[in-house]
Amino acid sequence: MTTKLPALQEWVNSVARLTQPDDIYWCTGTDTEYAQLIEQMTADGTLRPLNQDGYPNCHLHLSNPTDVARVEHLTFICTKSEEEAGPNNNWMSPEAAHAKMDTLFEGAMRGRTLYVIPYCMGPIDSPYSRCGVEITDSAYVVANMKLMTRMGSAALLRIEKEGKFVKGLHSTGDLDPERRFIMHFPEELSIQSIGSGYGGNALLGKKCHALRIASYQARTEGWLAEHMLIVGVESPDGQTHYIACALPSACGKTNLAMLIPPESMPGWKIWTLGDDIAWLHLDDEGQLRAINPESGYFGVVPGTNEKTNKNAFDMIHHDTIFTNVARTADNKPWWEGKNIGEPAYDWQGKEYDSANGPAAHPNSRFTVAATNNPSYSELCEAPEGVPISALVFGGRRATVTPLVYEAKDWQHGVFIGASVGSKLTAAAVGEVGKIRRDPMAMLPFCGYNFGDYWEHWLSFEQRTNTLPKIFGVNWFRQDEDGNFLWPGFGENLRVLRWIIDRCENRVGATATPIGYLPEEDAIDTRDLDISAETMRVLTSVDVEHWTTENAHFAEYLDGYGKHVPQALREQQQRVARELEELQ
Ligand code: OXD
Ligand code: MN
Repeated sequence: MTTKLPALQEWVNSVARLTQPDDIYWCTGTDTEYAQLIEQMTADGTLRPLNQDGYPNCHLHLSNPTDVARVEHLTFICTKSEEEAGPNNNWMSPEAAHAKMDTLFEGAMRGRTLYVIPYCMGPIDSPYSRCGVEITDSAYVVANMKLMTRMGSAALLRIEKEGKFVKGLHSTGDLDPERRFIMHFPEELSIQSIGSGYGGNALLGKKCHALRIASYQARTEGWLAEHMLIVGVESPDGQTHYIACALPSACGKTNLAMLIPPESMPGWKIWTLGDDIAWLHLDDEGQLRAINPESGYFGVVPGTNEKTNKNAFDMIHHDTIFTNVARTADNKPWWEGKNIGEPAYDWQGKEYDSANGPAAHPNSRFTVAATNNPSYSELCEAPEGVPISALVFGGRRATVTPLVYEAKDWQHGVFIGASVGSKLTAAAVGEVGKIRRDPMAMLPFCGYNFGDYWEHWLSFEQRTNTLPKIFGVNWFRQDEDGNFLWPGFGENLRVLRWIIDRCENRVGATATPIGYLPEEDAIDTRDLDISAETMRVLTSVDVEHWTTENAHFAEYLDGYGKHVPQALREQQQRVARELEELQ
């Protein structure tokens, strides 16, 4: 197969001239093609079939031990001006980046097959979707892209009709971290990635296209590309509210997107639209609508069990690619927190020895199609997406931030999103546990200057008067001994219920400088082992801590200089003033 679109054909030809592959293969996206790729990777050792009894059509990939997470220090935004990329990004000039990448890609595919993957981010017939083509020399990437995106012939047809697509070039290169770079050229709508096979660095539809390039494109086209899950919450009366929630990597987006309602909430149902990325558009009536550009999940495995996330636990029992988990003696996948079985081999394939650390890598992952999920929403393929009732921003904070609070208005909501801080997790190479500012959970993913991004968020207020309410959440408060104060997981539905009640103006709230907080007993704690005092701690403002937090945020804003919107400064000053009045 080739293509009728000259621009695409010429690009593929030019990449082939540079990278010198043995073969070129155009992906069609069929199940037969997927089966053949799996067979080929099983034969060459890239994949190991798992116990087909408990895990039919499940396979394990063990990566190079230096290639297990996103590499933010090697990820660049290559715009003409450095200011455009902003202090939130590493920047390189397009000329310097191209020169570096051309050298690295020269001959990189010798002895390999060049795969061409046409893909569509979002439902294939949605006006909100955008397409791309990834060229890669990794069959593992092709198989993952098949599970994660709408890829193959249907996407190619759309690309040929539109004539416009994001160009993504990827090679695993020699996996040497010294020769690993993830470059984005938003002005050219292109991505180049070399030296890594890890999801966020190599499945270019995901973070590179659907967040970094898309956020840039969204700014010029008037929409938002966000690091958010999308969940439908159906109440016993049959009404469904859709909520989009931003949380940093490995902070439970997948768990929240497919939670199981607690027993004390009979009749409630959860419908999953997405677990990682939301594209948000205003429709003709001014309603904010969301689509999930992806069609699969690339989720963190450790901690997944029947109690924490039964839907995920069930869906990864068939047709799943596992990366960097451990194995039991009878060849079943194993991970910390699975609560069944014992590890015999660790994530590097060696005999398990607890002295070598965890058996599964803390950032080990599953890749599955969204249709595997028992709470899959039929609206995943709806071209018009779903109407959003509430936007939620959260982080992983042991102190300071309450369980839930509501913004006073849109500007305050954007301020809440911008001021998110969170503990670093294993999803990126770095100092796990350290707190860092992660505005809108987009620090590693916003393709342009955060100051301009906040301005873009604020501009939505001028375009409609039916914007959703905005909330802040924190599931991760701890006591002095490190015990979590809130049980989390399925119990988070109790908090979502309060959020919905607020959207429907069904319950009151306590006004505080940081926003509206739940009144006493407003969050149902029936059947929970949680004291009234703990709930008070979780739903009140610690004035002293918050004053420090707010002052730190002012310093953080200073880093964005003249790009900081005045409205954010005013919000920060208002919160400071009102906190002071309480002291
Ligand atoms: C992810 C991430 O893989 O955020 O979703 O790192
Ligand atoms: Mn993510």
